[in-house]
Amino acid sequence: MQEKLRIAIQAKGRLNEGSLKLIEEAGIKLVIGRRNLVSPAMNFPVEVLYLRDDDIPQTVACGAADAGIVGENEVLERRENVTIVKRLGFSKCRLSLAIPKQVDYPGISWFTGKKIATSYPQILASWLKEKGITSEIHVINGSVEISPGIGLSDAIFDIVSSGSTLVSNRLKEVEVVVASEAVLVAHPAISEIQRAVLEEFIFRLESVQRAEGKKYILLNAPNEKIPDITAILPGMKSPTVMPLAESGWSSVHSVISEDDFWEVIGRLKKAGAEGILVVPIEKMIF
Ligand code: PRT
Ligand code: ZN
Repeated sequence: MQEKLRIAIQAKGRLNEGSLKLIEEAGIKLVIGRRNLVSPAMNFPVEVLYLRDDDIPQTVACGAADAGIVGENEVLERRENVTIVKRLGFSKCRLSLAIPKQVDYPGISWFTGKKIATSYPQILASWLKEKGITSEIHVINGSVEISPGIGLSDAIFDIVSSGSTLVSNRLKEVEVVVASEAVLVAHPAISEIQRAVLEEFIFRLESVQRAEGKKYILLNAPNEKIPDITAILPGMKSPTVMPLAESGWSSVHSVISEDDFWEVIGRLKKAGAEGILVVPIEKMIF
């Protein structure tokens, strides 16, 4: 029985760097032979298979790989039998309909009878069907955005991220059909041993993700101020409070989120905190 978990990732392109970063953050060290199709790991029962992103859903569905990291857009388009086991939060984009910018857009009825160029015909067809709109879908691979300009189509359905490709091709986004991000997919029937490896991989990713945007804070305060200070610091559980060598003083430790960081620091200072120290957190394990 195959005990290693074979994970397919994109060989080159937008997802490659983010996928390798996740693998590295999970503490997995790959034997990287740049020209190899497969890299085994030195310290974890995993091997990485490098593929074109378009081929990842099918490779996982047929079991040639046990798991894969791929854009959700490809998973939705290919309709292969794979399970999304974790959303990964990078390579965020959306699949949208765009039309020439000078056209007045009355609503989705505009698309009736129009020719739409796309590399995602399945997603588009099911969306149009759901909305009761009949259009002509023209499948092209690559440079979809130039097709209205050269008279090949009336509109496009494509990936949008910053929107600058649309602007430079004199197009405007009129309907967002689906949001996408990188996802971890798995073959539906992997062995129990492989599932345990996959779960350990996910556990490690979650420990790193949980620490993102969080800081560890240490401060000193006179004992009578501690109740006010601990009320400001929610932390994971209640904050840790330890007596200092100097009598009547304590040290408080907690975890705070970067989002409201400066506001919390301001309140802590007002409440009597001194010697505030803020340090990064690499991983958080519950
Ligand atoms: O060679 P291979 O087949 O593996 O790669 P590929 O060329 O098919 O894919 P690649 O590397 O371009 O993209 C891989 C995945 O990244 C996609 O399937 C999406 O899930 C995700 N992603 C995220 C994007 C974008 N952002 C993106 N902006 N994929 C493509 N784009 C393109 C889009 O097609 C359009 O041409 O960028 C342009 C729009 O970008 P903005 O920023 O101008 O709006
Ligand atoms: Zn591709």
